[in-house]
Amino acid sequence: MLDNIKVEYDTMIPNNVGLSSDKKVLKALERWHPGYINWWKDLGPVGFQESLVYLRTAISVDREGWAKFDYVKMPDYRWGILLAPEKQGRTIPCGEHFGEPAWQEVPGEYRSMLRRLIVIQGDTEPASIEQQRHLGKTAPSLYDMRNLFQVNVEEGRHLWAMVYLLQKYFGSDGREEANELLKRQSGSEDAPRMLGAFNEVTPDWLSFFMFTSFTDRDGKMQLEALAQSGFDPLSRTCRFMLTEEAHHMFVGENGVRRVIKKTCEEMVKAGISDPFEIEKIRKLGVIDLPTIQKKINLHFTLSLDLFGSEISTNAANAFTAGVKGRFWETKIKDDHQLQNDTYPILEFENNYIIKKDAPALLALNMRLRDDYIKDSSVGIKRWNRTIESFNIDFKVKLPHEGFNRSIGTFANAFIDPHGNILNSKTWDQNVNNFLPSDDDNKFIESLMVPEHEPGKYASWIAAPDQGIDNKSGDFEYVKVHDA
Ligand code: BYC
Ligand code: FE
Ligand code: FE
Repeated sequence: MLDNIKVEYDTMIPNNVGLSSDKKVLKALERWHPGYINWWKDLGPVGFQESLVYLRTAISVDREGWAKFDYVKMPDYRWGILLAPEKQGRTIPCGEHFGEPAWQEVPGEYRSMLRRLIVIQGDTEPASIEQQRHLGKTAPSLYDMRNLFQVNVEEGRHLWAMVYLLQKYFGSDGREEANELLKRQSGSEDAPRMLGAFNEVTPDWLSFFMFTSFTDRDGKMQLEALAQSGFDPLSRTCRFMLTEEAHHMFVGENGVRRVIKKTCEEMVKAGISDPFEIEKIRKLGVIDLPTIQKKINLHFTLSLDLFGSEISTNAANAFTAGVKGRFWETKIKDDHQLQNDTYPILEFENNYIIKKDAPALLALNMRLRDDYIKDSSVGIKRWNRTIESFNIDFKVKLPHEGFNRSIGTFANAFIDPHGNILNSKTWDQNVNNFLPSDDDNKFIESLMVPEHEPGKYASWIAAPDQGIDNKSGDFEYVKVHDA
């Protein structure tokens, strides 16, 4: 039984899967390790590889005290393989095997389906590190720099988590896939990352905060769905990854909130009440709220594409197989098979947006996307509370689901953020009001100047309310020059 295996922390690869007595997998991982380190040095964070960063490292899977904080150089980070504890008697929570004991090995008939999902999940993790690799040099504070690197090393650990599953359970083709994960590259012409949003650029820190708010939140939803898998090692892996994921969304949501706060503070100080006095506001060295809204529009819709098509036989097959469940599957009160159920979906037909009932099994991507939108709107409420607290008349909002889409029913439709249907001409005339324009991006870029003094922040972002690990405001989260 794996359940009470303690974390082996003294081995090269910290783990709670008993690697020291699983020589074959240990060997495969040790063989993969140098390639990973090379990849990290070539395509991971640019610069600061010799700096001491105050990072948390997962050392246990207990709810209490699972992480410890210390200064480490990123290439020395202890990327480990940690699975949440086994739940005794866990059963398959959905599909045609509902109620049967969860699988501890891969069922032959679902092997390729499982491998595909694990590979897609694994592909996003290094992709995000590649996308964020240049941000260290323009960090608005040491606190933010540390948070960026924390997210990066944990996404690296998530890659390890998927590589472990591939190497342990999928034989030689799993090892092959593990190698491929280090070969594809975000934004590459020849070998791009698998999903659209992971080939986009993350050119500035507002993009980083939006990415961690919206795209890491897709990560959360997908991991929650995979945590419901009947394949128990995948479920346990994802459950532990979710523990770390919460911090990524905290970084994003608080990052955006601090940007909004600083803008509002400076507007009030300068006596500007109209949020659309863009030039005046920008002169204060902060990002105007309408531009922040455009960034929301962009990152939210790129992330909606990650849920796939509204109607998907892939999703139906994975659910029926018991390989991927719904968000919080075990808490849903129905038969968990959905043979006769319907679910309302949106469809773009003859230039109209219509809502109609579809077979629930085919609409699982739409359902997860709806759950995602609900989850995202909580962050929006928090951001609006900040704006309200300064008595500024502006509300950020999530754009319409049909806006700016490349996947599913709305792909190539011309729909504005309010849900109005446009033609290509009116779209072109207005697109710079919907999405960040070159000018907007250039302005944001002009603000991206590094701040390396402990406790100081760049002009465009407020200090956080609280330090990491309860550290005081002027704590040196990254010792930039000390090796
Ligand atoms: N880009 O049946 P459909 C994270 C493809 S993020 C490109 O509608 P399905 C993280 C699709 O592959 C979470 N291609 O799709 C966040 C299919 O191709 P094939 C990542 C796309 O399969 C931040 C075809 O279109 N994890 O962890 O139901 C930082 C028909 O599609 C896209 C997962 O996604 C796209 N956006 O759903 C770090 C979980 N969308 O097979 C990390 C695993 C669809 O016909 N993945 N296609 O060639 C899945 O569950 C599913 O593959 C998807 C797609 C939900 C992604
Ligand atoms: Fe991740
Ligand atoms: Fe993440």
